Amino acid sequence: MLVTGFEPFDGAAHNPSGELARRLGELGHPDCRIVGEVLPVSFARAPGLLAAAIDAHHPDVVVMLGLAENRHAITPERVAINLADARIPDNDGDQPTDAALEPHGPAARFALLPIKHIALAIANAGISAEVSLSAGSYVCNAVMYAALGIAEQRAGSGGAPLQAGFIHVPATPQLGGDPHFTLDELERGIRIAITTILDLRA
Ligand code: PCA
Repeated sequence: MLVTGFEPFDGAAHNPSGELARRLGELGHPDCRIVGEVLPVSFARAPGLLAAAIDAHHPDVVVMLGLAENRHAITPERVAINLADARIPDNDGDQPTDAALEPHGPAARFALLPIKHIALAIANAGISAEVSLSAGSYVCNAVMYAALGIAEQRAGSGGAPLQAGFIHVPATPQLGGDPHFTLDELERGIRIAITTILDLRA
């Protein structure tokens, strides 16, 4: 399994998504090998680096994580859309507006993760979680759209299937988020997501 997160952006000192990816890569999981990667918050660079990580590590599953600082739950995303419309510049200073990610790509691509099972399992463990209908139109959505494009190509060409999806996490207390969303608690939630994915594949 490849677990990705992002570096800090928008002047913040932390990004829990990158810290979670690094932590999960280091600590691993009893039932699968995990590679953790931290991606730049860059429309130009992140999709290519994600594709390179997929080529390098041959994962069966890609779980991408990102920070959604105004949310109050862990939110598996249902859909990525073919749109780059940035409210703030990315870490390279790019701020696309009303742009297609792939001029000839489909309007949307749906997550390949069991999002409802994931949200339910996390919520059952006492951590707020719900399915989200929008990954936004910033770099997280772009990376989700790109990963699902790779999965689509593989499915079309008879390549190894790739199960990919995106989960947004809320801000930690250091970033002004709810006091109970510590990195440890978010890690617990994402581990439940991983276990749910593995259980349903078995
Ligand atoms: N969140 C941003 C990009 C990087 C991140 O962690 C987003 O939701 O698009």
